[in-house]
Amino acid sequence: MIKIFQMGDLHLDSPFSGGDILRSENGRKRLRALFRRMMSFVRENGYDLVLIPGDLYDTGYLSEESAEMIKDEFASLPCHVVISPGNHDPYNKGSFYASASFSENVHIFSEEKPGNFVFEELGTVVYGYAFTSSSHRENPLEGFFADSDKIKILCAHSEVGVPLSSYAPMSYGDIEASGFDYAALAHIHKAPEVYSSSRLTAAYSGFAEGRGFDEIGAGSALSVSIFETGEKKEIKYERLSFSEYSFELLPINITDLQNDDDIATLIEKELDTRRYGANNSVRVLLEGLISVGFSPNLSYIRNRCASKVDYLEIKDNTLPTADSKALAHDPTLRGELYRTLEERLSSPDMRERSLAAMALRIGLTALDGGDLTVFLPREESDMEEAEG
Ligand SMILES: [Mn+2]
Repeated sequence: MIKIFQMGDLHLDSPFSGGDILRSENGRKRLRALFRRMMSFVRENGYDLVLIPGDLYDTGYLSEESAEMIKDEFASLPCHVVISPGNHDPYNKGSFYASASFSENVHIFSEEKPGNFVFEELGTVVYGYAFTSSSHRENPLEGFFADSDKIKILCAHSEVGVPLSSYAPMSYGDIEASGFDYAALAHIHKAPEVYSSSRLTAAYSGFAEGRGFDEIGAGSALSVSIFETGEKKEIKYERLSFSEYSFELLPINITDLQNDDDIATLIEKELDTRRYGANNSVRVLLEGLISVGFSPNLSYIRNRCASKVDYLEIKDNTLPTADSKALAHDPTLRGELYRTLEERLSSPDMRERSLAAMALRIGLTALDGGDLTVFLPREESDMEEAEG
């Protein structure tokens, strides 16, 4: 039996740009702490192999602190480490992988074509390849067959299942046809279901810890055990989480609420119920039908609730159609405006719906001689979306 720890898409030293400097620095500290927790876990739980299928760090520039930490942690492991550089941490001249001196247990793929590392004592061969720039347009497994009687593992950064992908396109069928028993994958942050057939198991570890609102909830790594009984290999895997911080979406229905304070109170209550606090960034999504005459003051509401969590964002996805019956039959210009927008107000396209809602609010406020400055753009999200 061999025991593998698989981790990918850590994106150490991510810029966390857009936020203030302190929050960005905290984000990078969190990722370093996460990496150290994972390595402690490996040391304490008898693993034979650590597989890192890419995007261990985020950009070509790696801080001295992170570089030293990575080397020291790897050197402290009682097992081998195999790295397949991805699109964020490609192997090329001057890269950390090419220039740093690692302990002898660290093995890094350096070419776009498949290579391998043989571990006799584990009866295992690990195959892989490297991104050498931010893309890899060829299918690295084209015409490749892993010819060995040992356990054959592929450690790869790839967007599997997307034929025209710029990120080492291949299919699960290709991996299977190349003769692998297990494929340790990274690149797709929202881990798809584990692929499993009679011959192959292939799994993405998923993002290690959320870095933005496109990485919701707990991050993950994988613990994989491969048992060999004669010709047959049995593969067991377990998803583990080492993240202590998370990004969360919180939809809140404010139908029937008529003022900002009631909304803030409801948000505070929901944050408490879910125990969101200093280790959470939360995006509240206000939903429901509210009166056309009422437009929630997002910055006021945010200011009232923000101290409850590390970072709070509020989006208004409500529709101003609580009083739509009256409007639909209104013979004046107000009714005409409503009827013109009616179809778009119930469009399945969220963007079209909210634009129509905004048009209605602005139009009705203008017709009523109201203050239009309340519609000036308020703060937008300052969290950058992370990419694969
Ligand atoms: Mn990637």
